[in-house]
Amino acid sequence: MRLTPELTIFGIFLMLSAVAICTLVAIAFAAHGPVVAQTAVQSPGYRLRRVWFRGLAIIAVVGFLLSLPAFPYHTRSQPASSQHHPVTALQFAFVVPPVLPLDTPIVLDVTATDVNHGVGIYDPDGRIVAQVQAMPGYTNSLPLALKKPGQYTVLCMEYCGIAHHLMRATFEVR
Ligand SMILES: [Cu+2]
Repeated sequence: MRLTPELTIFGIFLMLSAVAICTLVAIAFAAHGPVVAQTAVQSPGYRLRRVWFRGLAIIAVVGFLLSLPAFPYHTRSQPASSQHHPVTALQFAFVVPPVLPLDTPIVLDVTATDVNHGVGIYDPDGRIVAQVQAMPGYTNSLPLALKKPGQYTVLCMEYCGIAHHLMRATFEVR
């Protein structure tokens, strides 16, 4: 079996779950003892809760500030020369260009004619490379560069009606 990122994440999840279960079982076994009055544990409990809250708040703020530069939004500016291609979603189909250029910055101008749809774009290996919502009366610009040649698939990512599952289109990248 090939070790995909999904399997790695699943393995980490299983290990962390085992640690959590063992911790809870250990706490359950350690909790055997004489019953203590509420008033005796209330004040240290509140103190512990205060320390815990402040610690979590500090971790959250520091983590937010440290990860801020990695936010992708400032890299989203499109080269002025980007070609624009229209993509329209409707019940229950997509209108997409039959061919898109390989490894070229393009912008998909995505809209819908009836209700909200989702446009999910899958590369020839079946991996999702981009997705955006398609909304009636509004155009979402999706900048991207398609890196692999071959046949891409477009699937609807938002339940839009009785034949939602039939919404599928393909286009060629070369
Ligand atoms: Cu749909």
